[in-house]
Amino acid sequence: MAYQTLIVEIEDYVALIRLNRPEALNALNSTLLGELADALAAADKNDKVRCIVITGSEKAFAAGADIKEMSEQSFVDMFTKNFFSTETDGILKTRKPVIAAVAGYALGGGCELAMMCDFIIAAENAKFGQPEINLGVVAGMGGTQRLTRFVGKSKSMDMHLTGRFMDAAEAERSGLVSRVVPLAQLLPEAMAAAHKIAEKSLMSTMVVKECVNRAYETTLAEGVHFERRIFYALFSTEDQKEGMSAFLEKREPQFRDR
Ligand code: CO8
Repeated sequence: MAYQTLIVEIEDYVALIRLNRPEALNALNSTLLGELADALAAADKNDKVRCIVITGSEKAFAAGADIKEMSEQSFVDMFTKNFFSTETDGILKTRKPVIAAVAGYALGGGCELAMMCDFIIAAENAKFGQPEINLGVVAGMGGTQRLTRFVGKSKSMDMHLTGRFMDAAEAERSGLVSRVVPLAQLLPEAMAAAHKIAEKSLMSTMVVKECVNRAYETTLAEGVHFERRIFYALFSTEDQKEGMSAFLEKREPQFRDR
């Protein structure tokens, strides 16, 4: 499917989704977020996709929600349209693993979109921020909640209250991103990680995602209970037998998603 604001390529079981509004530093408008939710739902259904990478340009992953689209809206407009809700709910429904490959600006909704992915790989020039305070508003796609869980209250308050940007080194130190690589290595590194994930049993990668995300939604005891139930359930699969036999037979496993 052709999109106005995205470029989607699928190769070797990895879908690469590029945000493509260079004229606005990939600012997130309703079209882009709607298309992204659609592309992710299609990738989730596609047997030729086992992992997804979302990226932007070298200058910007996304410089936030589109200020031009929002500036003249009233409270009633925002409330009655339920602005961005369907789109972000759609993005969050993705069951296959999603990696954010971030270069340049990931600000406001851009930082929030990166945090909705399963993990973030950053280029050395990445800059993260929640500068909504400079516009007289607050984060609205989960930034006050997710950034706080990633980096803790003190740094999250600092970012949201001052609107300052965090560079890639600070983002890695603070636990916001999993790895930092030179800009030229960003896509090769993210694609290599995605291909490694694509080699695993799809069921296992999907349940890893469910289990880790549970950590954000429940108590420790409930989360551990959920994980153990899933662990036991995986003993009903052929991939568990194959994975463990392959280890004992000193060979590579051949997973069949069964
Ligand atoms: N929205 C719309 N257009 C943008 C945005 C944006 N967020 N960011 C950049 N652009 C446009 C600029 O207007 C400019 O367009 P033009 O050439 O037509 O004037 C073009 O992109 C290039 O930008 P700059 O000339 O400003 O480039 P610089 O390199 O000088 O600066 C910055 C780059 C620092 C990234 C700067 O563009 C900037 O500060 N952008 C705004 C960052 C921002 O405030 N982001 C937060 C937006 S609010 C938000 O994200 C809320 C999310 C919650 C939504 C919740 C819904 C429920």
